[in-house]
Parts: sequence; C-alpha cells; structure tokens
Amino acid sequence: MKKAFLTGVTGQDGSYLAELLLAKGYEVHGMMRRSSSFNTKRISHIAHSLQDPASRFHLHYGDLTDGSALNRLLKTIKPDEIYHLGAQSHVRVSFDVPEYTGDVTALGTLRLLDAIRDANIAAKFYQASSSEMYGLVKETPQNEETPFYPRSPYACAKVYAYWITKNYREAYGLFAINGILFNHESPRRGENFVSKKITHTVARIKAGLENKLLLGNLQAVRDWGYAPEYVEAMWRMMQQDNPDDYVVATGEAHTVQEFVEEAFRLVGLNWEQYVSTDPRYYRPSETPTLLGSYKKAKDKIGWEPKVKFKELVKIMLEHDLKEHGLTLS
Ligand code: NAP
Ligand code: G4F
Repeated sequence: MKKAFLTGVTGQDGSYLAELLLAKGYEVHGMMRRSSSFNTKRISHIAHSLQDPASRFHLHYGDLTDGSALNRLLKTIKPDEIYHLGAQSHVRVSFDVPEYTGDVTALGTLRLLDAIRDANIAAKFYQASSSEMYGLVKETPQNEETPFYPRSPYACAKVYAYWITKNYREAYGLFAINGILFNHESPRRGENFVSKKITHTVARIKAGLENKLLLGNLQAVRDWGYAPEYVEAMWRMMQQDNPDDYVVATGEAHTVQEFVEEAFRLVGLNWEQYVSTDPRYYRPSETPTLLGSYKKAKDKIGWEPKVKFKELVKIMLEHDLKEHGLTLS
C-alpha cells in the first residue's frame, strides 16, 4: 500500500487530496499544527475513523517552522509521496506578516526538502506553486516558461519555494515537482478569499442576515477553477516517470466584479445596491490579471478542467444558501 504525507491537510486542497488518496487505496498521513480552537473542520468527516485501528488516515502534529519535527515525521512515516500544501497562503495577509510568510512558505519548503535528504528516502515531492508568481505578467496566457514577477511577500516566498524545489531536483536527483496552480475554489475555500467571501455574504444577504458586501479591487482578473479537479491534477503529476512542472488552470479569465454580478444574479438581486469598496481590502501592490494555459497538463498528464466559471459560482452559492435552508429557484 502506498503511503502519502500531506502538509496543509486541514486546508481546502489538503482535505480534497486526502479524500482522493484514501479513495485510491493510499495510507494517508496528514500534518496539522496545534491551534487553540479546532482547525479540523474540513477533514472531520474522514478524521472520525482515527480511533479505528484499521484506519488508513493518520494525523500528526507538526509545523513548517519546526525542522526537527519534519525530520522525525519523515524518518518515522517513510512516505512514498509527499504533497507539500501547507503555507501562509493569504496574499493580503502576507503584507502584514512578511517575515512569517517567508519562514513558513519559503523556508518551510526548504526544511521539508532537506528532511527528505536526511531521512534518505526516495519519496516523490509535490510543491504547491502558485500563479501569483507571475504577478505583473510578462505574457498572456501564462505557461510553464513565462518569467515570474512576484508582487507580494507571499508570491516572493512561493518563487523561492519553486526554485528550491527545482534545485533539489537538479542537485540531488529528487523527484521534486512544481504544480503551478491558478486560483481554485470550492465550498471549502477559506472565508477571507474573495470567491467565498462573495458567496458567503450573498447567501447571508438573501437570508436577511446582512445588507452589504465590502470588497477591494473589483477589476482584478483571475482564472478560477474547481479545487477537487485541481487535486486530481496534483496526483497525476506525481504518477509520471519523470519529474516536471505543470500549469493547472481553466484558460478562462473573469473580473472580481463578474463574480459578484453572477452571484447576485443567481439569487435575483441587484449587486449595485449591496456592494461597496473599502480601502482595507486593497493590496499595496496587486497582481492585476492572471490567465493560464493548461496545454502541457492536457498533453502530458491528460488533465483538463470540467467546471468553469458560472458553474463554480453556482456550486459555491448553492452550498452557502443551504447553510440557511435556502435553495436556488
Ligand atoms: P489553505 O486552505 O489556506 O490551507 C493552508 C494549509 O497550510 C492549512 O492546512 C494550514 O493550517 C496550513 N499551514 C499554515 N501555516 C502552517 C504552518 N506554519 N505549519 C504547518 N501548516 C501550516 O490553502 P489551500 O487553498 O488549500 O492551498 C494549498 C496550497 O496551495 C498552499 O500552499 C497555497 O499557497 C497553494 N496554492 C493555492 C491556490 C488556490 O487557489 N487555492 C493556488 C495556487 C497555490 P491551518 O488549517 O491550521 O491554518
Ligand atoms: O481571493 P484572493 O484573496 O486570491 P489571490 O490573491 O488571487 O490568491 C489566491 O490565489 C493564488 C493563486 O493565484 C494562491 F496562490 C493564493 O494562495 C490564494 O489562494 O483575491 C483574488 C482577487 C485579488 O486581486 C484581490 O485584490 O480579488 C481581489 N479582491 C477584491 N476584493 C479581494 C477582495 N480579495 C480578498 N481576499 N478580499 C476582498 O475583499
């Protein structure tokens, strides 16, 4: 039985990937950090089996800032595949905690790669690289060859993590790869990312619990896909014989305002009556527009997106309305 080790198992992608790997028959080991309140909401439906001695799902405490814990975990678990999804992943927040973001998101990746070497295991390694690395984009659409121009401490940390992954592949022959994923969302998306903030608030407005939605830059353009499909792409990349880097995207771009319009349209409300902008949600430097080409992923690993923009908004909104006992008519 194959063993997988996941950082970021409590996050959006970690939770979907854990489900996928369990369904494929893997033994799954997830690393979670200690928190004063429960941070296992997204995996509670699979974590309930933890007491069962036959469970193939295991949780371990650890932190990307703690290299000795990472070393110990890899030496003990000896995984076949490592999916490194843990990060301080919020772009706006990275301007407030730049040093911490560098420590977790950049150096955390180095610590984990070094732990593979120390444990002397032949594990395959997946790095959760980001389209944010393209920042002030040099060409459109962006692909695996497009130069980076990061625009936030988060994106700078991800550029470091990208290159250290590639360096360990070249220097030490590790099967270490970068999935360069464009924005991907789902009902499990964190509530302070714009997609979830919009669908969550629109559902509350429809339920009569809220009467305004405060946002930042409505003209930002993103290539939004559906998270469960993106974790499938991660797994496919890791099943290849040779390590390589891949862009995962939908090839469709929409503004934040279009996301807002579609969500309000679905519940039959006029968005302009509810939405205002607030300087708190702008970034000191923005990534104005992102649009990815998934051609290489389609050609080499047979992956392509199925859920596109309108269906994504609908999936997220339907989920959030259900929380209030409402449905789309
Ligand atoms: P997420 O929901 O924010 O999850 C991040 C995960 O990292 C959580 O499990 C979090 O734990 C964990 N984490 C944070 N700090 C940590 C630390 N110091 N030590 C150990 N774990 C820590 O992010 P996501 O959307 O699932 O994204 C997964 C990965 O893909 C991230 O690396 C992200 O940067 C990258 N990425 C995401 C997208 C996207 O659109 N979603 C696109 C490209 C790349 P807690 O639950 O305790 O906070
Ligand atoms: O939803 P966002 O916060 O995502 P962002 O910054 O694109 O980052 C996400 O995707 C990256 C991949 O490209 C990941 F690497 C990263 O970890 C994360 O998952 O913001 C999307 C856009 C931005 O341009 C932002 O300025 O929406 C704009 N926006 C407008 N109003 C807002 C808001 N963003 C947030 N979070 N909150 C707002 O009120």
